Amino acid sequence: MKSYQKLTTDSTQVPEAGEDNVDGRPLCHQKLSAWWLGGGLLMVAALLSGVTVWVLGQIWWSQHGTPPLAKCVSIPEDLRFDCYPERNTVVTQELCEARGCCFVDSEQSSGSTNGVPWCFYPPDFPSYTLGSVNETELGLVGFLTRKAKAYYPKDIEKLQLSVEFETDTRLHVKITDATSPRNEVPLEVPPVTKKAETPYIPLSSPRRTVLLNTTMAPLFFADQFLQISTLLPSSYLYGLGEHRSNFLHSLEWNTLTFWARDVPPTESFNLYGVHPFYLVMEKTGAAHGVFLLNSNAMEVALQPAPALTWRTIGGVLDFYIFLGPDPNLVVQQYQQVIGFPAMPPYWGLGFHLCRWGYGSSNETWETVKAMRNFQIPQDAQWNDIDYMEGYRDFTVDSQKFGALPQMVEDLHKHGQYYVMILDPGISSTQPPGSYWPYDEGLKRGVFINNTQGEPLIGKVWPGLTAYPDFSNPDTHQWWLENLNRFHSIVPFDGIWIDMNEPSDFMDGSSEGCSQGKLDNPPYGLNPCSTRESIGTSAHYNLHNLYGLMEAKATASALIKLREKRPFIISRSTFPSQGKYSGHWLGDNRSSWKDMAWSIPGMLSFSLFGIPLVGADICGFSGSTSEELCTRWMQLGAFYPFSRNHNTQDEKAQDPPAFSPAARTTMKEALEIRYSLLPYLYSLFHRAHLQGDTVARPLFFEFPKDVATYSIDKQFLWGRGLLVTPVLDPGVDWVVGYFPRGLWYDYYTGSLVNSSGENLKMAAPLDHINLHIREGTILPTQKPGCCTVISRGNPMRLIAALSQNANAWGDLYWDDGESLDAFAKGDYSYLVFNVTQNTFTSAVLHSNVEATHVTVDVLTVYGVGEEPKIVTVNGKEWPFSYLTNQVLTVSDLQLSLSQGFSIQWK
Ligand code: MIG
Repeated sequence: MKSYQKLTTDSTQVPEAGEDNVDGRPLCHQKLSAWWLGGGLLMVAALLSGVTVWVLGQIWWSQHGTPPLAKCVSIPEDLRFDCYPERNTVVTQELCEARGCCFVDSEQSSGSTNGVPWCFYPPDFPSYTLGSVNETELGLVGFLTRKAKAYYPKDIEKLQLSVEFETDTRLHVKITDATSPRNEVPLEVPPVTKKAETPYIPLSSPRRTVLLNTTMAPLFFADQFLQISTLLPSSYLYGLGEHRSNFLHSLEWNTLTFWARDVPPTESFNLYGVHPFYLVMEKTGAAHGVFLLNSNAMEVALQPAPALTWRTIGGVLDFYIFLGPDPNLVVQQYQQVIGFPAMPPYWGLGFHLCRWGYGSSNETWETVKAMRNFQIPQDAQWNDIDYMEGYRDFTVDSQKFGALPQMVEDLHKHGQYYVMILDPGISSTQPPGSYWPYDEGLKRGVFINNTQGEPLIGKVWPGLTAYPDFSNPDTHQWWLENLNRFHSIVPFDGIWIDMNEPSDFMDGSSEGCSQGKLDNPPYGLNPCSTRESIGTSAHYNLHNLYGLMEAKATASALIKLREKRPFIISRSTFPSQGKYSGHWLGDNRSSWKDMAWSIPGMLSFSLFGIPLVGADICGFSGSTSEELCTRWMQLGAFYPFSRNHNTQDEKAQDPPAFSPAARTTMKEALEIRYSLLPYLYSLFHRAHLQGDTVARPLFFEFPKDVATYSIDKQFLWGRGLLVTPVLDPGVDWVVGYFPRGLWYDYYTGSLVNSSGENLKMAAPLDHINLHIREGTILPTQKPGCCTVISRGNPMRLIAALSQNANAWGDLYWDDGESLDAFAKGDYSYLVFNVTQNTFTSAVLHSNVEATHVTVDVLTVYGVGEEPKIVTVNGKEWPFSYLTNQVLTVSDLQLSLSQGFSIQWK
């Protein structure tokens, strides 16, 4: 049956492994080859370090009918693709065979109860046929036609397929209805430049891996059911949020739903945000990524083949495939499509304190004062919905929070900041004329309508509410005016946007769910998709974008109000959210397990291009313990976004609420964070500039070390700082993995020379293990009460030498709050280096205004022999040397804005 037919004449043969072009770059991608293949629809094969080739396959289709049992049973269990994924339906042989699928009760045949589908596609299940292919500038376009009807209503017969190499490392595969337009996500993907955007990194060994092979199961493209399956080259799969799971996903018949939902993080539930992006490590150390740009309710079914099935109930199949080959590059390439994250204000990286249930502005203020009193670093104080009158946005409870404006003024006087919560739901029950946000919103028509064209009413904290339609530009203006009016009373600095899935305490709306096709899709992904659907046609498509659109409106309003970098933390998120906000991981519990879950959660958001992320430190619901909260403050000091937050009616868990010992430990953890802020800030600059991760999985730095692939109890800051928190009660030790190489204890400089092994370390309750990777230079700064102080303090540079006695580091510095400081050139950029016993600081870009800072101390870890003499800019200088190979040169008072060199002999 198989007939291979070459479609284009001007094409390169599939090369043999290692058949490189002379300079090691891939041969021209524009020369694409296409073959017909038996058995499936579309196969994309990427062969880097040779030619990147994609291959198209034609589906062989037979008559609808019951496939012969022998053929069915011969399909290995892992390769059975579910033909009856409908939930809440017990699939019978009749139902299954009515779809033309194989029915094998695998529990009876093999005794396994592990989720192997009983109803699955036979190999020759009817699907689409590819015809008439035309070359385009970057690839080709063709049509897919279906001859036999599929079993979902409004099956689309003719599809357009386009496959384009947009850059050397990015493939764009898009399947749309060939005749009528369908919902597409309004994401502004930057136009393709024909030049390569990312450096090509030659691999030491040729990469001949099939990244996607969609020939194993049929393609579906009906109005409300789209499905495509692919084999994966390995089981090392990451991403696919927002879900609570290990960082490394389980492929044991694991189905993940994507539908923004207000629910405390629970394993296997769809959570607040939607990120249809995955990254795969291909065993060889190479990585690739896939992004499905689609905003409809969807699910991803994972199975141990290993294979993955995308199912969505609307829109189009719009895939971006990122070829890496390094995991860092995959994530950068993804962000080239969705946008790079915003540069946060410097103070946003300080410590934030919040709780639900501060009874008053005075109680909130007292907490701030207690923090100051104990000299515990704090940059921002927050308020939850308590501050509002009847939980209505843009109001202040004048009884309990009457002193709020004064408190905010006091914060500002101390160089601190104020952030308060806003929910999207706008109370609709106030007497006309008494609540401007609703009255004015009605007048301007900014609310989401129900199918009758009236504002749809749901219920959230204030009672019955209407929901602003943030897809409407008028709504942005109305939102800005509300914020403006409120800002003139309470001059807030940042905004916390909660409940923006959007959450609704009612089923659908005050009128329940509509009977329309959008509230009753033929493939109901999940009861939640109807329960929380807001009824209008647009919402079916826009629901998952709600948090993104609200963040966009809020960021632009904050910029107008303050003319400084906006600080926004959002609960619901979607790809490109990082351009507007950070994220916290929602309503966790005060438990040891929940603390551990925060690491994979945080690392996943690193992959999603939202580096400003953290979990509620010490836990939201339930009651924390002093030990848990101490350990959590230590870990949380290393969340890129560091906030302690608590639910109402639980006892206080801010640092001053604990014993002197615990409080001191918490303070010390925060002081380490504050010391490291220049490093953290520089990492955020790299995230903003090119999509580097901030909190980084170990395998990003050690992609050849398979032992790192499942690590989610440790993480790195950038490339050079390893964090190994204690995640268990009652222990004073911790086991951590150290990839091969030298690692230095952050505090003492003591050396760990690892062959790539697990090491047990002391971890008393007042200590969090931190290690500096060989070859790293960390810029640190004396901590202070808040960043306004610490930013001016003298610096200490810590150089951790590699085996070859080299080290590298950099520093990005600006005023910490101006808009577009980097784009305008208002910054300084320094590169630090150690070679041949000489430390140099080179100023590559200097804005003198931004740097009054001095360097006071240089510490070098791993100086093998005691130097006889140290010179600073050629002048002899006193120094100290410890037997654990630590050289310290103090009292330097060097200006950061001038280059310098320090030599030891
Ligand atoms: O229905 O504003 O996740 O952080 O404290 C709960 C009250 C609404 C949910 C947020 C949580 C916040 C809480 N909010």
